[in-house]
Amino acid sequence: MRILNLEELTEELYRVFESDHVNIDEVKQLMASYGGGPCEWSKYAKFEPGKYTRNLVDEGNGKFNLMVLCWSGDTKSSIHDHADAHCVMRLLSGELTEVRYDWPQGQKMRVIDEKIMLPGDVAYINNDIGLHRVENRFPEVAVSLHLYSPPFQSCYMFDENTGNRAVSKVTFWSRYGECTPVIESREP
Ligand code: 2CO
Ligand code: FE2
Repeated sequence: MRILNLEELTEELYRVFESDHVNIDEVKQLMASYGGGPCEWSKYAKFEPGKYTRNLVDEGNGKFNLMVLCWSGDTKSSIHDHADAHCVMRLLSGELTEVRYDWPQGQKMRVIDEKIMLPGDVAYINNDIGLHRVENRFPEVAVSLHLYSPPFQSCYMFDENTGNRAVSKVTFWSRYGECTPVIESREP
């Protein structure tokens, strides 16, 4: 199955999420099947120098959030968890590196895995697997499509050296292709 537009992807996701029990493998397959190009997702591709932005595509009837993340050159997320949610991530453009960490055990946090993601690659993580940080190590931009279920409004970010955590609010730079008011904090 090949899905060429976000509307079709969203419809298929609604179908999977109709059931009370989510088949996460089916979700991963759908995310992998999406083959839309930039003309398809560019309305969500809003970049901001020095940071990455979250751009909401669909609120999934309260069951999931689908969003496009836009990574300016040389940017990275904090080390963070995913608040008891499934996180499925699909690379659309550019190259990203996913660095996985163990939950903090004391001082310096331990890297348990590191993977380069190329366009088309899908990654999956949840809190049982561990924590991660996503990095764009290149000067060129990267774009990724993320699905979180259930949707969450905050997660924890972790200090690599101490393992100390702090709450991080999940905010959107844009929703449905429209920039959100500056008043709503846009810090990722
Ligand atoms: N979870 C991060 C965020 O929404 C992006 S890394 O991929 O899950 O900011
Ligand atoms: Fe993440």
